[in-house]
Amino acid sequence: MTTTLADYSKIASGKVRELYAVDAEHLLLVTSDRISAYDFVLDTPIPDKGRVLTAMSAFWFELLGDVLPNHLVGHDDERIPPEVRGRALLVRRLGMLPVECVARGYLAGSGYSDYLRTGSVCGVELPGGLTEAERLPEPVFTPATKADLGAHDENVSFADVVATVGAERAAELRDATLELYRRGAEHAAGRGILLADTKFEFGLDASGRLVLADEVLTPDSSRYWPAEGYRPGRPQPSFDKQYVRDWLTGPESGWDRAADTPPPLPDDVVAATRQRYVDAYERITGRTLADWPAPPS
Ligand code: Q0T
Repeated sequence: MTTTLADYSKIASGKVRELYAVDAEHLLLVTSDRISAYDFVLDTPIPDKGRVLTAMSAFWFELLGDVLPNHLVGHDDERIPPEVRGRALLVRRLGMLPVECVARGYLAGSGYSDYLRTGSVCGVELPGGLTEAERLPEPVFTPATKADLGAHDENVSFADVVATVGAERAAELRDATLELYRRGAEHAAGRGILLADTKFEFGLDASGRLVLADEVLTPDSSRYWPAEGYRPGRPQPSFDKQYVRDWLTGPESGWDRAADTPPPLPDDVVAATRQRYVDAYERITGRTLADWPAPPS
């Protein structure tokens, strides 16, 4: 499930993606078919997940290109090796800013747990009496600092971002993050999907211009919920991973979450999950996955 490209050297790897150096100005961002659940990377791949996430990022880079420039150079370039065709993006090499730029329109995950503890998220005070998964009065910028592989990102205040990148750049990050989120959420809502929250990463080009990087508005960087059946006051089913979670925590799996690594997924759970990714892609983009590049057979 792990890719090793002969032509390029690997410079970073995450749970799901790998980053390769192409030349002085370019990198290759490769997305695998790996899936994580409950902080584990599962042994079973989801076929086409890497292509779906790559195609979805490319769609959003195109749609959001008028908000600010992004790092995407191409997805079907001759510098992309055939074995990763369709699940790799050729991108511009940037100086990355060490801030995870999160926007939240709904109260979920660490946003909800921080709110229960403190009434605030990242120093932003919220109204009292909010319930799990409730829509916020307006989207909030809730930055975090990237943790080491395996650890969780740590929520930080806007003042912490100012201390890291300066006041002007911090305001620029906040404003870009909220505008990108609003635009993404508006597009998704028109297609029956709620975008609860999302994480962006930014870099600077050689002239110091802010550039949108990383993956954009994928199910791995965002919480997507089906609008149909949205009911605040309980955890919402995830658009993509709910079959996996339900099977892993159900009686069939025999999995003891505290003691063991997760078992392999059965074929029907794999097939249903693959279909969820493909459906999400086609619903959000109005495009068909069959039109997206794939490795030569
Ligand atoms: C980066 C310079 O992608 C990452 O990890 C995947 C395993 C995180 N990361 C991104 C960069 C990017 C991007 N994206 C860029 N355009 N230029 N560095 C570095 N780490």
